[in-house]
Order: sequence, then structure tokens, then C-alpha cells
Amino acid sequence: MALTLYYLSGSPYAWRVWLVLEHKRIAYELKNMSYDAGDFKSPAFRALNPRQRVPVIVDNGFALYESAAIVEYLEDKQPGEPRLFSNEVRERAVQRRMVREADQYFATALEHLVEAVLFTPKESWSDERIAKAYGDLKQELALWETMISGDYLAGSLSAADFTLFPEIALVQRIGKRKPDLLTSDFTGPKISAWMERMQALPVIQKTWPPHWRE
Ligand SMILES: N[C@@H](CCC(=O)N[C@@H](CS)C(=O)NCC(=O)O)C(=O)O
Repeated sequence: MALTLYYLSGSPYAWRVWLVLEHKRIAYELKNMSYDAGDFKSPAFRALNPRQRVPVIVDNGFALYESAAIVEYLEDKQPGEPRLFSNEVRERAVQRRMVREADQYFATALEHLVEAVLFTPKESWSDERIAKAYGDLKQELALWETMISGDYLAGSLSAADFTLFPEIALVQRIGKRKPDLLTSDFTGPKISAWMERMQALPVIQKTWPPHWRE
């Protein structure tokens, strides 16, 4: 039985898992979820994830949620090249640290921005709330600017890159909804170059959120 990924277009967490499946060339089937159709509230989905969030994978009857845990599971299930974590112990530790940092700090501020812009009707937008979330994200990225050491966040292309890229891409997407949001200093030169490098990867092109292409 193929592995199924419960997916929502535009979710940075679901995108991470899709990227990893493609990168590791693991066969999968995508199940597109819809808020409007009530998919998240269905008893069947709740049985897979009581938190009612994507991503969820079901691998031959084994259901798992939380994107970072799914990424580690996929690496454990199919170890070896192409790897998601370095086989050098310290580099692997830094990659794991970055996954946690992206989820704990960047994604928390990102969720505030999503709430403030995407989930709030335009007429009720609070400039103060939006500026706070945006400022936190910018401050976070100033730190990442000092952390990136080469072409990728830490050593070769890894789970760290597949975690942070979709999160920053979502901020850029929110900038399309609110054109005065993004300032030219949002990402420094190193993170800007890394974003471009990432965006050029075939795996990113292939998994670009479908509704962002429209
Ligand atoms: N920590 C979770 C976050 C998952 C998450 O928040 N997913 C959002 C989409 S971006 C979701 O499914 N939200 C559904 C809802 O809140 O009803 C992960 O990494 O998998």
C-alpha cells in the first residue's frame, strides 16, 4: 500500500513533508484537504490526528502527524542517499537544532502573521499586530543570516532547508496579499541568495503550492 500524505496547499508544514517525499523518492499519494468541505472536522481525519491538522501520513496503516517527526520517520524508514540529515554527528546536530529553531521561533511568529493577515478580514486588519509579527520575523531572519555557513543552511541540502524555506516562502506569499508588508531588508544577502538557490531546485518547483500558481 502506498504512503498517503494528507496535504493542504500553502501549508508550510505539509509542504516540508511533500518536499522530503520527493527528495527521497519515496512513492506516495497526495490527499488534498479542504477546510470548506469540512475535511479537517471529519471523524475519519480526527482518528488520524486528534489535533485535526496537516500534515499527516499514513504508511501501510501507520498514521503519524507533526511534520518534524514525519521527516525523521521518513529518514529512518529509508536511510541513505539522498539524506535528510548529515552522517557527520555535529553537522547533524546543527541541522536538527535548526529544524527546532525554525519551528519554535520562526514558525510561531509566522503563525501570528497568518492570523493577522490571512485569517482576518482586510477591513479588520490591525497595523500594530501585523507590524509586531513582521518585526519578529525580520529579527529572526537577522539571526539566520549569521547562521548560514555555505550554499545550504548547514552543510549539504538537509531537513533544515526543507523546514525553513516553506516558512519564508509563505511570508513572501502573504506579501502578495498585503503589498506594503515586505521591506527590501526582510532577508539579508545570504538568506536572499539561499532562497533563490532553493527556489531553483527541481524539487521546489515540482511541489510549489498548487493554488499559488493560479
Ligand atoms: N506543528 C504542526 C503544525 C501543523 C499545522 O498547524 N497545520 C495547519 C496548516 S498550516 C493546519 O492543519 N491547521 C488546521 C486548523 O487549524 O484547523 C506540524 O509541524 O505538523
